[in-house]
Amino acid sequence: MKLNRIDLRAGLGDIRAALPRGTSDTAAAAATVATLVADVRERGASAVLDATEKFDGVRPPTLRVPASVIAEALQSMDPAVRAALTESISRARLGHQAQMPVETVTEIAVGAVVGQRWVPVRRVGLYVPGGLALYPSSVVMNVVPAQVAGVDGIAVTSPPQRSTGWPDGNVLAACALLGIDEVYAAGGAQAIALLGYGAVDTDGTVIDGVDVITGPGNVYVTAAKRLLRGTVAIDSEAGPTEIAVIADDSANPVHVAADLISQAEHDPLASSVLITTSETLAAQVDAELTVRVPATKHAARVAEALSGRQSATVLVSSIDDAVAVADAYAAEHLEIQTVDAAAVAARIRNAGAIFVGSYTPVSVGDYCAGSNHVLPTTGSARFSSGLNVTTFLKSLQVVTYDAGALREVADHVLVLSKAEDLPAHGEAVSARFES
Ligand code: HSO
Ligand code: ZN
Repeated sequence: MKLNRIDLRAGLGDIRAALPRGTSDTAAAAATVATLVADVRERGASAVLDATEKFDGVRPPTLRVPASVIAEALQSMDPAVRAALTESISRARLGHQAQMPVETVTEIAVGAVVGQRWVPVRRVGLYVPGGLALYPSSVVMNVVPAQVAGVDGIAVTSPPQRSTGWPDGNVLAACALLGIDEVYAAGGAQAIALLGYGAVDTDGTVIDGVDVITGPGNVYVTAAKRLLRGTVAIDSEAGPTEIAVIADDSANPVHVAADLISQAEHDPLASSVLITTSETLAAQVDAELTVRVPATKHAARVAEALSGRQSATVLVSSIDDAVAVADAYAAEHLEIQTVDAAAVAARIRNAGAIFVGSYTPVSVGDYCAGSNHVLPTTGSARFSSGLNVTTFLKSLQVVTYDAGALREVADHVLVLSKAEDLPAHGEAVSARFES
């Protein structure tokens, strides 16, 4: 199978216009979602359950998943999956603990100290999708940074399955492994509204609204998160997954093709983009795809994603141009499979996460690298970051001046307060030195 070709070897021109990109219909979903979100705000749990019945085809007796259901899910979890998730959790903990920002205390002048303190938000809501695929790994990726940040109140929500009436068993078991017992059986926009506004559950229990909502979801989830932004903080927007690979002649076409397929497996709308200086490699990758795509389990989905307008091989004349193209594209996942991959990686500004060298496939990052897999898509890596501990932290500046330090800077404050025609600001300083 041949990827679409975009030949930029004669020059990059307007790179962003030349690049393949899926179209997002979040804006179109916004109208439907606005009604639903308003309904949850007004009618609480009944509105969530009505929507759940309509979209998920089940009506759980309570929104909150009973402790016995979570315990039972952990009991019946495949031991190999349990071991793998346990490893994933401990690696993620190591990776995220190292991200904790340090408090700063700076002496600006004698007796004048400014510090920055980091504190966790009080309560967060983490969304775990349950559509085409079920992602216990996303429980790990959302919960671990929140726990490491020190958040006390962590609520997880995931859509109930028709088969059991509750969220997926492995999702529940992953919550149990992480010590999370507040789990709701709700998905889609209604789940986001539930997290944002809170509600009273069918048994009378109060479900408190949260301060931050994170986690990937479909266009309805994303549209609802956009609506709730401001009421709560949200993480970066997660659309269909994307992989870009910068590769040169030294790259192994088997590795490149397998990785392009791996993310295409998520969604027919997923994007796989090869950025290469080598026409030979491009042809070898096409040949590899021809063999591998039909052989993979989700061949239809993969073929649709790889042949879609959003996927392509971009030919460039130099690694410099490859870096420029990757920065303009700002992929959710960017692999570097070139000679001196670390040096190329160091030059990248825009990517959700960079995977360096031939033995760092995106899929190790999806599950067990110690990094996070909730990453910005559709070019938003230009201005936002993947999930990390600071998503769940806020900083506070702490200012302490003594009399001498205030006196020293007093004249400047007075002058500026006059210049802004806010004389009472200056008087708050001079009042301290009267008499
Ligand atoms: N690649 C996805 C995350 C994931 N992959 C979960 C497998 N399971 C978005 O980064
Ligand atoms: Zn993945």
